Amino acid sequence: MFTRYFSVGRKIVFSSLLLGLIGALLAGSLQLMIFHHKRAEQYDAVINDLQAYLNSYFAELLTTIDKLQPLSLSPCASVAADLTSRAAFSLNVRAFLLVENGNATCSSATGEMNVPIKQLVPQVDISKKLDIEILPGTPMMPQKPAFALWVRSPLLENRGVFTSINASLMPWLLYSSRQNQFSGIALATNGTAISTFSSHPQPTSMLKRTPIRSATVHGVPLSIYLYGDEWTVESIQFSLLMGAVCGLLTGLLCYYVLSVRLRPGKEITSAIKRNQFYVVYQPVVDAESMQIRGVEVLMRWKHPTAGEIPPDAFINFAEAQQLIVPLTRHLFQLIAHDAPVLKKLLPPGAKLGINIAPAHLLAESFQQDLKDLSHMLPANYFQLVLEITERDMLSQHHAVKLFEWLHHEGYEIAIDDFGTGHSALIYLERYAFDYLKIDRGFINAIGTETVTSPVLDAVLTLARKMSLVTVAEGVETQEQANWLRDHGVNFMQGYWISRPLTLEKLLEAHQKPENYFTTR
Ligand code: G
Ligand code: G
Ligand code: MN
Repeated sequence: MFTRYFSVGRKIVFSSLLLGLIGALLAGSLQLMIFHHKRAEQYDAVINDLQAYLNSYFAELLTTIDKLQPLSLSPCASVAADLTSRAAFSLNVRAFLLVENGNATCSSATGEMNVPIKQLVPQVDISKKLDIEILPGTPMMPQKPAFALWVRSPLLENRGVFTSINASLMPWLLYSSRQNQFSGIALATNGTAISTFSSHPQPTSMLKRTPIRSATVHGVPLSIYLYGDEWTVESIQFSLLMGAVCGLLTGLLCYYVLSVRLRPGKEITSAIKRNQFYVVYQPVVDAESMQIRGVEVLMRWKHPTAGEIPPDAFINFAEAQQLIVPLTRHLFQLIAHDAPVLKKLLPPGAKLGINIAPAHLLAESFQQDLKDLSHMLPANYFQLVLEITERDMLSQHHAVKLFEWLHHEGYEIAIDDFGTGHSALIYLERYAFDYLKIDRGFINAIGTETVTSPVLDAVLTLARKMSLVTVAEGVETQEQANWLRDHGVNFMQGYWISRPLTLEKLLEAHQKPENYFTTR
C-alpha cells in the first residue's frame, strides 16, 4: 500500500484533472441544455402566436367574405360602395372581387368590370371550394406580393368572392423575427412561399433550410414555417466558458480537498493519534546460560484496512515524510507505558534495544528525546541500547561527538545488521560501538553452505579483538545456536529462542518458566 504514496502527488493532480474535466463537461452541457430549452420555449411561443394571429385573421376574413357572397346577386353599381367599405375596414385587404361564372364582375377597388378570373390570376383554381395562392403582385401593386384567396359561395352556384391580401408579412411578423434572433419566417401554400428571406415569392423548394417549427393555419391551406438555429454561437461560447470556469473551480477544489485531506503522511500522524502502532519485544538471551538479558523493541502497525504493515515499509515511509521523529517519540511513549511490566519480566540491567533511524540521529531533538525517554523509564533499571544501521551513517565529526555524548549519558550503541552494509569494517575502526549485531544472513549460512562459515568466524574473531560484544540475529536452529556458542558469540536472538512477542505474550512466557528461553 505504500508505493502509492510515492506517486500520491501525481494521483491527486490526475484526479483533480479528471474531476475538473467532468465538472466542465457537466456544467457546459447543463448550460447548453438550459439555453436549448429556453430557445425551444421561445420558438414554441412565437410559432403559437403566429398561428393564433393568422387563425384569427383568416377566420375574421372568411366571415367577412361570407357576408359578401350574396352581393353578387345585385348589380355592381348598387353594391360597390358596400364592397369598398368592407375592403377598407378589412385589415390588409387590397380588393374584394365578386365572381360569377368565372368572371370578375365587381371590384371593391375599381367598381364594375368583366374579366375572366383565369386571366387575372391563372394560378387560382375556382373549381375548388377554397384556394389560396401567393402572387408576386397585383395589377395596382405589381411589386408587392399578395395572397389570392378564392372562396366559392356555399349556396349560390358558380359564384364566389376573390380577395387579394397584402402579403408583406405583417409588420408584427417582421418585428418578432427581428426581436428574437430567428433567421426567418415563411408562409407557404401550393409550393410557393413568401418569406423574410426574399422580397419576392419563391418556390418552397428554394427555402433550402429545414424549419425548426411549423404550423398550419386553420381554415386555409397555408403553412407557417419558422427558421432559426437550434444552437447559437453565443450560447455555445457561453456554455464553453461556463464549463471552463466550473471545471477549473471543481479541479481546484478537488485538488485542495485531496491534498489537504490526503496529504502524504497524514496516515502516520492519524495512526499515532488512533493508537494503531504497538510494540513487540524479541528476547535476547545470553549464549552460555540462555538466560534472557534483554529485548529488542520492534514496532508494528495494525492498519484498520490494510492489516499488519511491516516496519520496513512504514519506517521508510515515515523517513521519507519526515515523520520519523514523531513516530519514534510515539514509540518511546509506548515503551514507557510498558516499562513497569517489563521491569517485572526482565532482570535488572536488562537491555532495551531500540532501533534508531538515521534521520532521527541527525535530528536536533534527538538528545532531548532520549532524555525524555530515560525520564519516563524506571530509574536505574534498564540499559538502553541504540541500534543503528550502517547505511546512511552520519558525518564522521557529528557521529564521534554524538557517540561521546551518548556514552557519557550512559547509553550503549549497537551496529545493527552488521555485514549487510558497505564499508562496514571502516566504521568499526572509526566509531565506538558496544555491540555488533550480526546480520541473520550470516547465521542462516551456518550449516548449509560450508561447515565452517569462515566469514562469520573471521567476524567473530575480529569482534573479540576489538572487545566488541556480539549478538547473533535470526538464530533459527539448535545447530546454529551450538555453532555460535562454540565460536564465542555473546548473545543470541531469533525464532529458535523466541519470536517477537507482545507484552501479554511476554508475560505469559514468563509465567511458564519452563518455556522461558532457558531450557533449550
Ligand atoms: O521485526 P521486524 O520485521 O519488525 O523488523 C523489520 C525492520 O524494521 C528491522 O530492520 C528493524 O530494525 C526495523 N524496525 C522495527 N521497529 C523499528 C523502530 O521502532 N524504529 C526503527 N527505526 N526501525 C524499526
Ligand atoms: O532491526 P533488525 O533488522 O535486527 O530486526 C530484526 C528483524 O528480524 C525483525 O523483523 C524480526 O521480526 C526478524 N527476526 C527476528 N528473529 C528472526 C529469525 O529467527 N528469523 C528470521 N527470518 N527473522 C527474524
Ligand atoms: Mn535491530
